Amino acid sequence: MTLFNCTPARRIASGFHPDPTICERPEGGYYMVNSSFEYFPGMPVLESEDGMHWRKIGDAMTRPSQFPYEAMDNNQGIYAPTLRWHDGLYYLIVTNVNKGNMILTTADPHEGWSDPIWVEGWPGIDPSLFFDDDGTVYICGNEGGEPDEHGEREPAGIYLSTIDVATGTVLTKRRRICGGITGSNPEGPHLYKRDGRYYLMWAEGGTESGHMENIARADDPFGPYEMYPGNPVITNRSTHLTLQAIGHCDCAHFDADRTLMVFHGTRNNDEYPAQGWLGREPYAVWFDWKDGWPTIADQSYDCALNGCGESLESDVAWITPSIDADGRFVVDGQPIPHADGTLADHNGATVAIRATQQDFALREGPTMVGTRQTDFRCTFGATLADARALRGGETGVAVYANAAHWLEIAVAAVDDAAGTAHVEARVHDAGLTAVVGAADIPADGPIRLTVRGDESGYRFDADGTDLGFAPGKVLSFVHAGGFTGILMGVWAHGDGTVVYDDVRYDV
Ligand code: 6LW
Repeated sequence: MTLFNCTPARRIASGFHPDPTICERPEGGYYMVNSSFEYFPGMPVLESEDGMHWRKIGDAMTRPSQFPYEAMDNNQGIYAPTLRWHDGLYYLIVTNVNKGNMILTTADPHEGWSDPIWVEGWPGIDPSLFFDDDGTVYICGNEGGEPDEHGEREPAGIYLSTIDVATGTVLTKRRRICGGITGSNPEGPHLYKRDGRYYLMWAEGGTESGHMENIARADDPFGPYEMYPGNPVITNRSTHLTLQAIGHCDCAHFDADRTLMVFHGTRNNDEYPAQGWLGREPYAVWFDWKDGWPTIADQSYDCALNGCGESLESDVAWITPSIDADGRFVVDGQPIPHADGTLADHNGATVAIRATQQDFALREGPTMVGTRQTDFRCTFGATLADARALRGGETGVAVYANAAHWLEIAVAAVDDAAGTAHVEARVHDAGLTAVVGAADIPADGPIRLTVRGDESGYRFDADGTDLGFAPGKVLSFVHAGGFTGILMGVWAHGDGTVVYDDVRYDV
């Protein structure tokens, strides 16, 4: 083990874009897709010419028919896709934890994706495909499924079968090909080929501070696998680095002298213990090979705490937790989900919201529409055009980690006699609610609600009146839990339709 071998890594998208998967385009350049969990549209798709500079081209999951479920909670939904190209088609295999493993295809990721081909008889998460030279296609993933007749569950590990990708039919019995090196959460496997040998890469140690990536090789896809003596290939465990929890790799040019590798990690501030709440973001690096192994071993990577404006920090992309079939949230006149999946992604949008009857309880449908927080330092603002449009209930802006951990500025429905709107800034922390500031604002004009974020937390403001501060660690990965990051957005609960103008996210 090298004690400390650290180099910089380049962040390639900002705000939560976890579980990156990349794939070379036959014409050169790359596509990347990420997990999206309960949010819709789902699975952001990005493209790049050089693997280091990326732009978003859309989302793979833009139609409700691609995202079926009975009920949805935080951190459910879409987990860990794998993107591969073979013979004119892109294949995107992914887990919908509320339904099963599925494959979407397209000839051109710019043109949208198919409805799901369901993979029956393949439990577990993190499915991956490998197209071998002889035409055999392999599916790998981790343990899962119901206990057998003896009550035994599959042991933790990486499992492999062959598959007919056209129908999603698993052709051979699942075989456990690798148990990992620690026994803790072997997941996110990818199979590759180089110089006639098969290489398996997988993440391990859990997606928090113990995260790592390992590699092994074999002459046959089913093994036996020889572990790389330099494992873990990458990890930031037990370091003081800003970047933590690195792992979940995927590679392009695996059989070349230099291989492009993406992985995810979390940015953490300098509190003790360090706190991070932006979610898992993707990074890209290149590595070389020697004697049939990568030239990285126990490699750490670091990054700056704040962005430099080159990693899509300014991107705004409207998403909502789960789907509302009525399209209750409307961005620039287009409901979410919008029929053709193209949403108004620009800043300063007008958002109309038909108030929902329930609060932030997710199973009942979407509670807000927002955009990912992409940097600690940021400002989110929205102008409530007419507070009197809400009849009963509350509306406002939220800084949302999950249904048990969020911050909000809430404007109460106006009592006609009052002529003012009562505005409160609140912290919701695991069932406890604290009011950190309040004001009464004239209700006969627009009200600008603003949240300013930095490395320590968030400050709230209504029409220039300071409404106090909330520490960010309430929403941090270790405290709030979960797999996503922060959504900053607008919401309305009660009756009526409220309009927010100039909904802006700025870094
Ligand atoms: C994903 C797993 C992981 O399925 O976290 O970090 C899970 N890796 O591979 C959720 O993103």
